[in-house]
Amino acid sequence: MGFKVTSHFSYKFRLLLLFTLCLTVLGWATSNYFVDAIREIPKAKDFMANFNKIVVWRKEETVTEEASTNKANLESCPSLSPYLKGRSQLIFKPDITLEDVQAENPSVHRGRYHPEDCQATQRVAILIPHRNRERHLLYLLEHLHPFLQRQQLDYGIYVIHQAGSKKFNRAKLLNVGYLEALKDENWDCFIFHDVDLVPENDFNLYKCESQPKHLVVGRNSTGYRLRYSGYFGGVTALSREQFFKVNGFSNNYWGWGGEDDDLRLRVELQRMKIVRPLPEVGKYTMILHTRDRGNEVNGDRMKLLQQVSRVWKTDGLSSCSYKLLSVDYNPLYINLTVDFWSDP
Ligand code: UD2
Ligand code: MN
Repeated sequence: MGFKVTSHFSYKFRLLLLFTLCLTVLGWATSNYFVDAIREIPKAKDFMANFNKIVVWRKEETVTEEASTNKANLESCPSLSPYLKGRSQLIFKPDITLEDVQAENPSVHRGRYHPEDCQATQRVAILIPHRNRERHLLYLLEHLHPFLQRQQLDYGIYVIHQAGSKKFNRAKLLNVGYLEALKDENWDCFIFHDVDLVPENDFNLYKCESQPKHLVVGRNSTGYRLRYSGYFGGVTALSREQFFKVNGFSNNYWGWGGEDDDLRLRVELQRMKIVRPLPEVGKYTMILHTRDRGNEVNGDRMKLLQQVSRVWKTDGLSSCSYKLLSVDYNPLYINLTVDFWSDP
């Protein structure tokens, strides 16, 4: 009998011990979770506060409640679209018109498209700096629209046009594109895109990754080889947060060169790592051209590149001043015409 009592007691005691142990573990785990959550909130709050300062919505949300719930009910698009074709030979028809391209892309409205049958995984804004390259723009639009649709993206194409004939500033135009596009939509991903580079392989996904992405591994004119190991020009993809984190591009590169290396240094200063697609995938055709008038080589670029770590915080999105002359929602792209008055 005495033995039984002891054993019964020890059984209850063990059960109690186990219960207390469970409670302690549970308590410890949740307290940790809450501490982390509390630590995270001020960071997120700070980010959004800063972010909201630059985001002023351009127009009321036009999607009706019904349409947006329909969209929300759709299943996510697959991570790899079933419509991809791989590499294709690009043909540039000399007599093509904007109306032809429009007729070939009936689902594009006001420069935007989203898949009907699934919910795209990212909303992507393509930003194209432009002046006096209408023919290149036409060829790019002709190829890019079907390419992006095959990738099942929710996307918008922005052409940021520099008015006047002062020195061209590619980087500053792209900053303007980022700031202005965010007034239309809270884009997840930004593709900074030269007007004369056409992607050959639709496995080259116009999406953002956890690190900034350089999409031009090679182009026809350089034997499809990477020009140099840190090369970050032509076409790049940075998420909204990644671009915000580096304070965008510098505004101080007038004329040709340097601004792409400057962005790479900003990315590296934030301890981010540039990723690239495989060489077979990152292939582009660059439409042949000579150096444009108003985009002469920038002799100051080496000097500017030496001061990036000192000035990146104050030179970039946070200090980008410009005069927005017009916003036109064309059928195939949104055109922003911009003037800069701080030309040296
Ligand atoms: C390289 C880079 C480019 C940029 C530039 C230096 C590649 C493939 N591209 O381009 O990303 O870093 O060097 O600034 O390496 N543009 C106009 N009108 C003009 C001048 C320029 O629209 O009058 C735009 C257009 O989008 C063009 C881009 O700026 O594609 C770059 O200019 P570029 O094509 O003359 O320079 P490129 O080919 O050496
Ligand atoms: Mn070019």
